[in-house]
Amino acid sequence: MKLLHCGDIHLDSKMESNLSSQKAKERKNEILNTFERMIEFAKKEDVKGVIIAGDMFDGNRILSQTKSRILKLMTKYSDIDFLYLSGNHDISFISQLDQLPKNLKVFGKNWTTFDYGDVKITGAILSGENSNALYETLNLKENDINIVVLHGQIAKYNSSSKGEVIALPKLKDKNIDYLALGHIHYYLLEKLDKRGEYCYCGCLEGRGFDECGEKGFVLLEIDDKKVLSKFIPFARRRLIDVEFEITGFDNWFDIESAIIERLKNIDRENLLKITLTGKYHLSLDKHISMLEKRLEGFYFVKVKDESLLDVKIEDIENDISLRGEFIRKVLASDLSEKAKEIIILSGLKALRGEEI
Ligand SMILES: [Mn+2]
Repeated sequence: MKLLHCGDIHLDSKMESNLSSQKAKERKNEILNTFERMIEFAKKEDVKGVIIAGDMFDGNRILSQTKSRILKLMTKYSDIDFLYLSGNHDISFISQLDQLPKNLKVFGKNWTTFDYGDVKITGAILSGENSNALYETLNLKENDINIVVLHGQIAKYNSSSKGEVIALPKLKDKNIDYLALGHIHYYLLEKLDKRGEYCYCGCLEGRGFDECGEKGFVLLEIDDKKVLSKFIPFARRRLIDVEFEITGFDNWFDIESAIIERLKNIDRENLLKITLTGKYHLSLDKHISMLEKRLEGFYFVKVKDESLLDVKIEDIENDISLRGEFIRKVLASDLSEKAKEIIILSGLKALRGEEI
């Protein structure tokens, strides 16, 4: 039997932190498309149930067209069960439905188990009040294959009864084979105890540059009393953060060429953030907007300049010009390094009679 473990889809998320409103709208739609594509994949793989480990929606903001597309999908794939756990962000979806599709199975605040022969899928919504009681009331049979679904942050110690915190030690030696988790937005698989593993599937599509890298879901294959899991990268686009050190370069053209060389194997469909680091000399003229222009072929590009001007008082000790005096004054001030840099660069432009 096959199952699919996904979570943190955040449908109808605003997506506006980096993107224009047009692209934000496009990405929002792409998340929904990817979710639909994932269900088609599940169908092809003959998956029996799709576990949604929380945060399917992004808060209580659910567009009616999203709701109807999801319901349509569930109706269309009526032989796939949707095992739905609410996360901290999407409490109200179920309450907004007049009638639940037959194949939509909902976990409640106490343990709910869905039965697939030898395979039992058990889950509950964690909250501050119930978490301690939940650990105590989890009784899984040794001879079953037990999958447990929770949404929250794992703690490797026996934490207090804080909601959303999953005290891993309290789930050890409970006959869990696979702990399907939601909440952390990257894929993570580790051993739980002698018998089982715990896994965060991560989100389905990255939304901001704090969600870089491969995103997707986990496919579970249950065979011979064993749960085999495999991460399937599935996102429409990836967010990629490239750090580039400009130390040692003395002209901007070489920097651009080196950056373009670094990016040659990255698909243009992706979203890119380039962070410039390192130190540079006064003689280097930076042209950030020129670089951004050259990278326009990517779906989205943002250049963040964290490089620092490398000029010390000693270097200009003998410069008795107005320029030297100006730089010495700025360097001796107690401004931040970045502020000093901006003031020096602007000041030098002004002294040369250029536009600032
Ligand atoms: Mn989430």
